[in-house]
Amino acid sequence: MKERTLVILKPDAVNRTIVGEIIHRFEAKGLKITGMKMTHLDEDILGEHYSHHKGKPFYKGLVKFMMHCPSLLVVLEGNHAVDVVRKLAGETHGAKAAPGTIRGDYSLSNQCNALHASDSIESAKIEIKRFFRDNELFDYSRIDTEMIYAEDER
Ligand code: FUP
Repeated sequence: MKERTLVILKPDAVNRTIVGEIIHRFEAKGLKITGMKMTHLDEDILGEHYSHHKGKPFYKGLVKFMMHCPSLLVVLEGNHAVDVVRKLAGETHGAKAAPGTIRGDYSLSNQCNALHASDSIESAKIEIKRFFRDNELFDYSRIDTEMIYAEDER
């Protein structure tokens, strides 16, 4: 039940100084930050990360945009974390995402849509390994755990 998921706060989120507000939403939901770092992503790692989009018309522009400035990489942990974070993120295109979601509240674009979030437990595992070494991920308990989960959910 406990899962980890990868979030990339993309160059638009960094430039628009909304990373704090976005991270606050994850913390307020009850998710635990188990890893976080700022990285200027390069063409190699982006080629790996977006390999399933290679050759599509938007691919080159997307990679260029992702290299505009550093991104913030975040690993979040919690029950059903993958699905929960995708729901908090909202639909991919910012203009179509529902109000109340992160993309719905902070973006209008398909490319500049504030964040990337892993889309399955399997891809989360691959993506976390892609961006984090084992010693960059931390095991600890949030002091409010007993107020976030019932006894049999912890
Ligand atoms: P998501 O899983 O929600 O991040 O969305 P996708 O894997 O479909 O898209 C990956 C990235 O490509 C997102 F930043 C959106 C961007 N994209 C475009 O810029 N144009 C498109 O036509 C489709 C996707």
